[in-house]
Amino acid sequence: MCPGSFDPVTNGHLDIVGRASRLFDEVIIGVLINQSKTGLFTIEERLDILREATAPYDNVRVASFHGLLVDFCKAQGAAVVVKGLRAVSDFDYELQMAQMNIGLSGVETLFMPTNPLYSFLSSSLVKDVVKWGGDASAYVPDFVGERLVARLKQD
Ligand code: COD
Repeated sequence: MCPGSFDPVTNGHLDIVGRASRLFDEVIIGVLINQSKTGLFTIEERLDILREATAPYDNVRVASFHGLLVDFCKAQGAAVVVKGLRAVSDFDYELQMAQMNIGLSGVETLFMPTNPLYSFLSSSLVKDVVKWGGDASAYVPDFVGERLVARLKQD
């Protein structure tokens, strides 16, 4: 299980998903439906973008969830959560979540070191760069960059 907000997916996310797809028979990308936070893209849009971005991987599928990640893992039959660690700053919070998740349900978390090319990369930073006319082509697939430009121009 690779969970997240994916608003939108970046090359950092895709690097982790691609590596997970070589380690596991099946990878599920779980998109959190967060009632208290409206994103730039709707959940359906994020799922569509993720489906297109992960089309090269036969063993990757995409689904949305709300509530606890561990309940979603159980419902999907996923025993391992895969997370990318960008920096020490990610570690504190990720460790807390991993320990809570194993305590709640026994679901393990596997941390993968981020590709150094993407160690500073987040969806929020990419949105900011595109919003102010910057070039994000190294950080998201081309079609995602186009959707970002189209969406941020409307606003
Ligand atoms: N390089 C490598 N990995 C990356 C990068 C990058 N540049 N950017 C992101 N990642 C990985 C990280 O593992 C990150 O956790 C994941 O991708 C998702 O990133 P985002 O930013 O899209 O998603 P978040 O951080 O908003 O997602 C948080 C979750 C949805 C995973 C979390 O809130 C959750 O599990 N919520 C469910 C509710 C729940 O169970 N709560 C209790 C938890 S103890």
